[in-house]
Amino acid sequence: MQWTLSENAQVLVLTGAGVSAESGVPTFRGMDGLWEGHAVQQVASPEGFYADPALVWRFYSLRREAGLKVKPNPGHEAIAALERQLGDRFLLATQNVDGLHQAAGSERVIPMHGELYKSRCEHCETPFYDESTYFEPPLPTCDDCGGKIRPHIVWFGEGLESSHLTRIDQFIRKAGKNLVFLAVGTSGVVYPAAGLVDVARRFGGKTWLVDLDPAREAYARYDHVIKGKSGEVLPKLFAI
Ligand code: BV8
Ligand code: ZN
Repeated sequence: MQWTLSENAQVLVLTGAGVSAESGVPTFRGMDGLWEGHAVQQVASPEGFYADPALVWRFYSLRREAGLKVKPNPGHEAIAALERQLGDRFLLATQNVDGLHQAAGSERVIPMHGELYKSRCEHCETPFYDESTYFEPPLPTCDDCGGKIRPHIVWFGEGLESSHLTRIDQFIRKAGKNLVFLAVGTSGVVYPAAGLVDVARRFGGKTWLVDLDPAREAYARYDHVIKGKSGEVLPKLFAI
């Protein structure tokens, strides 16, 4: 299956954990929402961090460790190639924090849910690059104010960066009926990311989903649903 883009098509891609599955990064649905017997929402939430920062740092430290051993797959590469072809007619919003899109060469990327290899002080808030892992106490604290250092991740119950949401919203509005919205490897459960398809349709965009195991309601929400592995489907779809 190959898509043909009109010369004024504006493409917004939304990716979820599924695009990194073929790189060996476990998906959230794969964990069926549990990690070491904890609900993901519990370890990926401000309450979870204040209740047990050591547990939360173990959760992110394991993912940082594993993430350094994986590399982008043909799905990430196809998305980066599409961006090179379309330039400012392209935007990528990712829910993933693994950094694999950037490693594949994507530049027009909005990391909606934060970045695994960044940390920040709970008070000072300026994120900094951080590959460190924290499996044992003492947990990291801020040199300037003594506050707790936390992963630079948007947890459940936390707002997304307004500049990110504004940039996505403006792209959709400017594109109008020239918008092609493509969701890849996401179960469409977590909002506000999961609501982007509805916004795209409201502004007259065409909507596509590529997913290994599309949810039943996906067939009603998307104009086109392609069932398959993104690493195999995307290079063909983009004919790149
Ligand atoms: C917000 C960072 C408000 C963490 C993540 C009650 C209390 C509090 C909030 C809520 C609530 N009820 C609802 C909410 C809102 C909540 C929400 O939507 N909850 C859900 C569970 C109902 N949302 C939030 O809390 C958001 N914030 O609403 O704040 C607010 C507003 C203003 C001011 C203050 C507050 C924040 C959401 C962000 C949470 N952080 N990530 C981390 O990564 O550690 S979300 C996390 O889970 C991931 O980032 C990802 O986004 C999500 C999992 O979704 P997917 O990426 O889709 O992954 P999944 O495994 O589910 O699916 C994988 C798919 O791939 C599958 O479909 C599979 O078939 C497919 N697949 C597999 N292999 C392949 C493949 N496809 C193709 N090829 C393959 N090879
Ligand atoms: Zn500080």
